[in-house]
Amino acid sequence: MGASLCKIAETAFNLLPRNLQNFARSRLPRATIPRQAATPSGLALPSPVHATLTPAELGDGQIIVIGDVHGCPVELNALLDKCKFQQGSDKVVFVGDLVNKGEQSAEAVHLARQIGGISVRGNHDEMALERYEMWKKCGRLDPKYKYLEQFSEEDVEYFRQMPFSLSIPSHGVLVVHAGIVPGTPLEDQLLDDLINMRHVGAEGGANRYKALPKFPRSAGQPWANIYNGPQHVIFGHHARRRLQPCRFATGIDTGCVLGDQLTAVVLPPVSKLRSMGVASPPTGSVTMESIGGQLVSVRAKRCYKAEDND
Ligand SMILES: [Mn+2]
Repeated sequence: MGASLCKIAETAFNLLPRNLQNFARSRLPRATIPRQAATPSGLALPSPVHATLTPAELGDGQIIVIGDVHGCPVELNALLDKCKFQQGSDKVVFVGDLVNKGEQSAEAVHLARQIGGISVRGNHDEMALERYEMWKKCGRLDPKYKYLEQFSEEDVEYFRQMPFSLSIPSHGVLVVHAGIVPGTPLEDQLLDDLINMRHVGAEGGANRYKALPKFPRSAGQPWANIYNGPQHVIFGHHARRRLQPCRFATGIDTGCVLGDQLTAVVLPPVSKLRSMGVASPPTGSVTMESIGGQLVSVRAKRCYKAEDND
């Protein structure tokens, strides 16, 4: 009886509009909140929602974590060269937003897949997937998403399976697109926040925070300024602030598509960590210096899109 009541409550909850669900999630005690049953735009969840790059999958190459590509494969190629990317031994991880804004979204995705890159999901990847599913259902394709015609079934599946976060335990690193609410465990973060948030505000008690909506833009502060670890979070999304070299988080959306730079964090192979005298997994809160992370950037060939805020 209890179980079926729970099921009914959960079904009813999932029928609420998404913004109401998110509002309720931010107000209700955690234990009473149903698990998120779909992505923020109502699509099927990837499996897993939160992925892990295990030491076995990692091998012993460097890890190259790359900022928001937004349809700029030329700069992506230049950045890989500058990082001395070795296919087969190095692992490439993207902070998401491979597509939109730039002119070569499909080419960027093809390159990302060809080099064996893993991407966490960005808000623009989620939007692209939503448009794709709508196109297949209703037959209409928004002209801004015409590049989806160049997607193969494998490209689409790559998008469907983009996780909302990627942990790299060997280096004590967590990769997400937009951010995490400090003090909230990963499993309890709203998926919508992981791909959209920028600022947090205080919520009641000491060290309790919540993600603030995009508008009105004003209150709160960038989440990374108050985040304390333990994992070092590498993220993108906030191009307006460009590089955010915070103590326990590094924001690497340096506005390539806006004509500025494409940036990577290059993490050393596990063997190098050990030779540096760093435990793997690291102990305590992780800084860029403590794991030997290096920033590498290339300049955009030109400005593809005027400055904006999404
Ligand atoms: Mn974004």
